[in-house]
Amino acid sequence: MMMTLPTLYSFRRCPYAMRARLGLYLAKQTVSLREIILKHKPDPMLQASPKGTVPVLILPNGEVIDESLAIMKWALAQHDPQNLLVSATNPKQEAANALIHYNDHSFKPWLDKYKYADRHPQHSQQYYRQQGEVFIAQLESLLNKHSQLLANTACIVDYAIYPFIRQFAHVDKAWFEQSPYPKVQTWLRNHLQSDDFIAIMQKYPTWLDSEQAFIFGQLK
Ligand SMILES: N[C@@H](CCC(=O)N[C@@H](CS)C(=O)NCC(=O)O)C(=O)O
Repeated sequence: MMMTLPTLYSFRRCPYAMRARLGLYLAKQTVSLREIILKHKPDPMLQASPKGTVPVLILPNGEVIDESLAIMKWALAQHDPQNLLVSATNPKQEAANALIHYNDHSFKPWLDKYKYADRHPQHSQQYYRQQGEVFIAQLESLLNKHSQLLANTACIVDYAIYPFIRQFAHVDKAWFEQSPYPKVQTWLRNHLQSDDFIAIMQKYPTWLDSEQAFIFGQLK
């Protein structure tokens, strides 16, 4: 019997889309991936989610999930072989939510200004970087206690956050490599060198050009 797969609209370099692909991959969920470009969003994606951001996941029953964290949580609720979800009964749940919330609502806006400092001439690039460093320093102090953000094993928080720290590191790699955050450097490097990350960063032709979707996911 042919199974209808969920459809994922994705953009390879978007940290939110990376987060969603990581969630789906680690949950061993298979999806039909449509790679897009942000300047030319496909109509079926905009019909499903008029706000026009990636990632967008459309389930076979028509349900649309258009927030990256919600996609991760949906995927891991289907299957969570590495126990990555932080459950409501886990005393670390509050810390987990707070970190992701800070990442998305405070760190990310500073990261965008740091990355595109020329578009924000009110302050210097260094100023924007320093605002971002508040979060990096917080991660460094957590990683001084354990090798991952909340424990010695990774959880949803690590996967939800590292694509954004990667983007921060890539703005000025030479600066990041000599910055006073050795634990963050090691944590990030290990994730970026992992098989998971390599798998979710595979390149696909865009769906608009090829009208071709690709099966994305790992075998159960
Ligand atoms: N809160 C959303 C944010 C997603 C988001 O902002 N994605 C960016 C790409 S990294 C986007 O699609 N921007 C729309 C655009 O640039 O046109 C989520 O978590 O999924």
